[in-house]
Amino acid sequence: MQLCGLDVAFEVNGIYPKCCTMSTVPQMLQHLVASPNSDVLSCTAMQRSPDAIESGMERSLCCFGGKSVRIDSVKIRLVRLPLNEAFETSFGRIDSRLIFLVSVEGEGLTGWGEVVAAEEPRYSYETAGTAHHVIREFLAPAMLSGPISDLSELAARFAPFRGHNMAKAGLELAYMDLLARAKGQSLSQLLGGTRQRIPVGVSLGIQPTPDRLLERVERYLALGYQRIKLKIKPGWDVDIVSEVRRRHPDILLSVDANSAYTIEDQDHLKTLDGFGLLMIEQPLDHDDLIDHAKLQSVLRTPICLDESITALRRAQQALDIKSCRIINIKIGRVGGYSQALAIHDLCHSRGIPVWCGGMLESGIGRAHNIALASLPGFTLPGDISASSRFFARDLIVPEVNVAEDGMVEVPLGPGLGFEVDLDYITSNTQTVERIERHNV
Ligand code: OSB
Ligand code: MG
Repeated sequence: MQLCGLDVAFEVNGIYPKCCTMSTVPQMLQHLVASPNSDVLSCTAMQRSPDAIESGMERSLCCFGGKSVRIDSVKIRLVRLPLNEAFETSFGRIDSRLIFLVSVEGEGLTGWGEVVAAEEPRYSYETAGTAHHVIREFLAPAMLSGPISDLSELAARFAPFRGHNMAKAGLELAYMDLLARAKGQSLSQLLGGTRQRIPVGVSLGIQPTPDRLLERVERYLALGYQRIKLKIKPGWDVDIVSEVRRRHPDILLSVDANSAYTIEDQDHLKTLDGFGLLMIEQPLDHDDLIDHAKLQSVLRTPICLDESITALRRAQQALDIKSCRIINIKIGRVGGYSQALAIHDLCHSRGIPVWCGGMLESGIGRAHNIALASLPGFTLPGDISASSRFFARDLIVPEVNVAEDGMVEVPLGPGLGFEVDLDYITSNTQTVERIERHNV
């Protein structure tokens, strides 16, 4: 039985050498019989409560002009960009970024998204390779299986496929860019953003020497960044935090351990309480809530969870058992806008500050982060640096700039609000693959 024929064209350096029909029928059948995921459908982001309207969170994340959006094709490309300088965390060091771009075409428009998975499964189990597989075999076919009436419908189509949040998010981003363009709105407007400018901070990787770190701190403070975040790990923690704090007694300072400690280290981590940190980000296991709650109960400094918050439900549980007092929202980590908005709304209603995390995105992912961070609950500076912090040249025009007062402008143009530099993308593209809709 042929439910829907999906041709996959595999293109290397601009040429499509072969076409094949994929055996997606079993997945399509499974998708059609699966009932929509009620978690996603019932998420608060999709509803208009009086509170939401009052706080500027009114959204109309659905069809344009009464019509749903029909996506004709999904393109996935891998682009490699060198980093201006190597970035080191407790789980490793990279000196270039493989950028995974997603573009969707439909209604005569193109929408752009980015899959933030890295090349190696260190920050999370996802990689560019797993995302490629899951998008090609499962998510793109689900997206192309029929017109999409709103974001919750798209999220519900992806929900039967477990995990792979970054892959799902890449497609949700591209859909929302296209929807905003179709409605002639900026993404920020579409999401219910209320800020024209957003406060930003910088995340500084582990450096070869303390002096080099101190130099970087000075440099980014001089550029206006409102908050400095130091990556830490055992052996690169109390001493460097103490030194940075001694030289800069009044700055907003935070640390991010990317899961480098265990609850056995609690006495050691307690010494960080002496430095007036804004937060300690993800000190313990990547999927832990319980030990974080134990640690938070003995720490004065707020814990902020990053890796552990993979969905609205996890955020609810973390807040219920007091695992953290702040949440870092990354659209990729939580599986897309649907969950990111729901987590924002939950935290906003409970008075928990949130901020937008970063994943060394190109300008395309960065533009999405800017739109998200324009929502009212994003009260702390995000990890949304200027393009030039990471790349000699970005994939968008103009590049993202940080003003002297540490603010980034939220663009007003339709969709992302930046022009996508297709020539520069093409000249750095390693592979492109197009997945098309047929007769649906
Ligand atoms: O933990 O926030 C993190 C980069 C890659 C993976 C994880 C993290 C980070 C950063 C960089 O801290 C933030 C940025 O993009 O500016
Ligand atoms: Mg982090």
